[in-house]
Amino acid sequence: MGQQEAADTSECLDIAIVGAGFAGLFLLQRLRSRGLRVRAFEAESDIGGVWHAQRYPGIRVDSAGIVYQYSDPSLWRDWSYSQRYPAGAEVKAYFDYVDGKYGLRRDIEFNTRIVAARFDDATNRWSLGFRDGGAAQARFVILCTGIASKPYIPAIDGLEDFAGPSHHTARWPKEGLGLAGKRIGVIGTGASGVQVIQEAAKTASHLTVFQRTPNMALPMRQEPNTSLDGEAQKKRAASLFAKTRHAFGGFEFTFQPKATCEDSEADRQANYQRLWDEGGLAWWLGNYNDLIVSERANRATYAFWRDKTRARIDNPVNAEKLAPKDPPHPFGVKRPSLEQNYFEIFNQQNVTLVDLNETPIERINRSGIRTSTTQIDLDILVLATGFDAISGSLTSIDVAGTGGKRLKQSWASGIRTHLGMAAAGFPNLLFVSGPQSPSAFCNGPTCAELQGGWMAAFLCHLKEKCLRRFEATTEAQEAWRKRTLRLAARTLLDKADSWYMGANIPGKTRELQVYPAGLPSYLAKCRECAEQGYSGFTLS
Ligand code: NA7
Repeated sequence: MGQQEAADTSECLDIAIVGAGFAGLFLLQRLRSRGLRVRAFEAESDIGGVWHAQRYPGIRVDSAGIVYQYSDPSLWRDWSYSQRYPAGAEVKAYFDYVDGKYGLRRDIEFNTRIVAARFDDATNRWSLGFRDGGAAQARFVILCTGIASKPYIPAIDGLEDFAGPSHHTARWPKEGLGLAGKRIGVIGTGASGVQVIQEAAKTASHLTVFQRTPNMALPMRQEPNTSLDGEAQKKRAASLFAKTRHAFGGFEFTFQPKATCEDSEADRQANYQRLWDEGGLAWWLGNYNDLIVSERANRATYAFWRDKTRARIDNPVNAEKLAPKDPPHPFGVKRPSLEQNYFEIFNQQNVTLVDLNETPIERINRSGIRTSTTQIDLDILVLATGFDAISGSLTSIDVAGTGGKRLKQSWASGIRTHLGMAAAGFPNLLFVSGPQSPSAFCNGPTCAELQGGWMAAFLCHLKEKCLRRFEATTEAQEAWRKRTLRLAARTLLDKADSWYMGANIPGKTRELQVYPAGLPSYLAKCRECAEQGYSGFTLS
């Protein structure tokens, strides 16, 4: 069905899903199979979410492929990624594979960006407005817009004056952009920055990295998945997926059931070394359970990371900038990226590190970047400057609830949700990976399935009971907000200006956007809500 036909339809859907990434596709399949009339609307031209929209050089997932897929055995039995941490193109191919099994594309309107959503109190229905005109009606709406769909470009003087190609990593040209032999500047050293920097360093005539905060990046320990590994992994797969449901971050590992001080110094070093050798995010969310709670424990972890990292960097000045003696913030309160040779590239002749704290950017001009001390001429400028993450994906849609109340406005003075999935004043609206849910602390597909599964059960319950409206109560969302902030206060998370805290976006309220007590704690609360007949919601 084309967009125009959709625009013309006066039929009301049971459920409209916005976004066709892991969460949107899971819900589409699940709800469709329950006999509900459901369609998904996707701004991009194909399925895959960020894996379709983002295509910068070096793009790769920081979750191991074995858990970066759906847990449905009929899917994983016949699928293997070629590497332990698959590249973006391979994740995109995975979506094609899933569609091949389930035929999801036929129920998706592509190139349909939802810019507005209006709730009609009289009919208990939502009307979704498309950017290019047209609308759709639905009883219930689920926003599956991901945590990183609204790119952030800082207001740097003269940005528009640069004569060469200049791209945010999330808006990389479809036709590609050759980096070989070019003078490249990358602003930003988050996950996207680290990946694009590693790629650019291979062939750039010169690469200049503009760093504001060092990335406490962890060794990826990439390896090929030979067919044998693939088979061996499959034998483990069922129990692995079960394990992810009980893990803090929805991964194949979880925080250890002991605090840092419970081990002797020798055992602690051996434990760190084991995690280090294993590679991946286990060093972070599979470490001692007081890592993001205790300053002392955190400092010990940092010291191990710092010493290992500095040993890889030849120039002591660069070593101090990339892995300072004293941490700029506690380890792991900003997302550590996975790296393959990130620190070694600063030993290359064609790579320069600019510390923006010492020599800030004065302005961008036609030929490159003028810092406080020098002019750096560039052919290509890469803005790896991140996203208005988590809530930004939701508030970028003009969502109007009861009495015309706007979601953006109602969150302006602090986020209020029930279970990070719904908000008072916005009946019949749910969001996956929303603020105050595990979102950014959770492996994407795991949370997509678990939150999605909960939502599907909720919507089926409403259908069975012939209920046409639900709404989170103000009391429930105040309680959830309090709980999230109280749990956050026990951690070190507010000690960095991270996107977890909304602190990367000028003017955004600085408060934790992620439920900080981990997936099992969150799921227990969701279960409790359902068992109590969906407490915290009014149903009618
Ligand atoms: P991130 O992790 O938000 O990284 C953005 C980077 O851009 C980070 O290093 C910022 O420095 C830097 N930045 C932002 N604004 C500026 C200005 N004005 N000047 C210099 N540097 C700046 O985004 P990513 O795309 O890398 O990762 C996004 C996540 O989304 C990824 O981890 C996945 O989980 C999904 P800062 O650290 O703020 O000093």
